[in-house]
Amino acid sequence: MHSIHGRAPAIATGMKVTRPELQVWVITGDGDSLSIGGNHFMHMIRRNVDLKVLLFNNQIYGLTKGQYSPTSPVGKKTKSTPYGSVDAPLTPITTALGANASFVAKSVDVDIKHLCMVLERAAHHKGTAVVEIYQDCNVFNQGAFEFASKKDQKHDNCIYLEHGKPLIFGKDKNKGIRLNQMNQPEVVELGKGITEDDLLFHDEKSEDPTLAFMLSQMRYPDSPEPMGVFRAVERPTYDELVNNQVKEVTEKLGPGNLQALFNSGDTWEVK
Ligand SMILES: Cc1ncc(C[n+]2csc(CCOP(=O)(O)OP(=O)(O)O)c2C)c(N)n1
Ligand SMILES: [Mg+2]
Repeated sequence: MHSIHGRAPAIATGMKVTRPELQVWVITGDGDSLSIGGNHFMHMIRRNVDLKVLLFNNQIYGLTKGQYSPTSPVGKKTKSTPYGSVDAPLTPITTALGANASFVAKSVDVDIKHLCMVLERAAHHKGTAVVEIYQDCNVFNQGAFEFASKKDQKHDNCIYLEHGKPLIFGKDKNKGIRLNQMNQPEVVELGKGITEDDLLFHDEKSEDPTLAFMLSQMRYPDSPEPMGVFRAVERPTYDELVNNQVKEVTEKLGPGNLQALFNSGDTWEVK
């Protein structure tokens, strides 16, 4: 179903509530979800509507021919920022976590194996599953994600998250992330007295989103960038709660009568 720009979450919510047997996927962009649809995006997530969201982030408005978006980096020259963007960008995963997302993940369009794993995880999650997908816009923002897509670079630039495992990365799997004394993540080399036990372990199921939030702030080139499932926790879904409530109230009060409701309370006849 093709809906209006930025409003897919509202339409998808209605669809999931009225047709709970359907699995509903929302296909969206960085402009769609974080500019015009930022409000809808936030409320879909906090309600935990059982929707799977593919957020294709190319850090640009592609369809309208290359204007900057809320995820464009500072300094980005586009048609609407000819001297470079001065806006601080949003990080979609951080934004989703701020709205208490029950599932958030990140992958890259051309990393088929990793993306398929992430999509399968999203498909099985009950609740809003936000998947940010870095997507190269080969016309208006070419090469933005080479750091995470080029085979000879990605293992040194990205950390592939695995639940319950230490944060290890690098072609030779010889680097890791640990917390320093300021509780900030830092890159360390394994060996020379540093073992896996010194590293940060990933826990996607933690009720406390602090770790996921910190990981979401680790961005290339300032730091190696985590990929995969940041958070996967269970909480009640809006569609189930609302349908259960309707069932309960209907059992108590009987089926509603819309016409009777319209004619109840203060009504006027206009002559
Ligand atoms: C209500 C409305 N406002 C504005 C537009 C114009 N418009 C179409 S696509 C777009 C931005 C799309 O950006 P993004 O969601 O990042 O998708 P991309 O094209 O980059 O995949 C805008 C502003 C529109 N189609 N409808
Ligand atoms: Mg875009």
